[in-house]
Amino acid sequence: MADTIFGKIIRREIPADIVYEDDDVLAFRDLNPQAPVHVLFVPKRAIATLDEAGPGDAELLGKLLLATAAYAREQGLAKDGYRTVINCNEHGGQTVFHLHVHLLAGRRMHWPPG
Ligand code: DGP
Repeated sequence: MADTIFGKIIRREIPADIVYEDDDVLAFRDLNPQAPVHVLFVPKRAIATLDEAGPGDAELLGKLLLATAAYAREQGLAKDGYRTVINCNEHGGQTVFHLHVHLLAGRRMHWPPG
């Protein structure tokens, strides 16, 4: 797949406010936060969209979600609650084509989304 801005962040070619890292996942603060806490969790091995994920990605996607939940718990966000979002393609609002989980917290979220 084509390189993206997130690939450059993973390779430390451009700066980001990194808050979590393990062998498979990197997390950094969103440049355009939509909540008091807005962190993006990205797999280091890029998958462009959720639509392109396959059975071979199951373990990586599981690690991505579990890393997000563990971070939220460790940051004390889980009791009040938080929202996770994976945007997919144009109607989903995806703008960076390196699959990522948005973690949004620190305020009450609205449902349904706009
Ligand atoms: P999405 O629309 O789901 O593809 O989300 C992409 C998010 O990435 C969007 O909320 C803004 C954020 N973003 C875009 N470019 C950068 C960047 O260079 N650094 C950081 N930290 N976030 C970025």
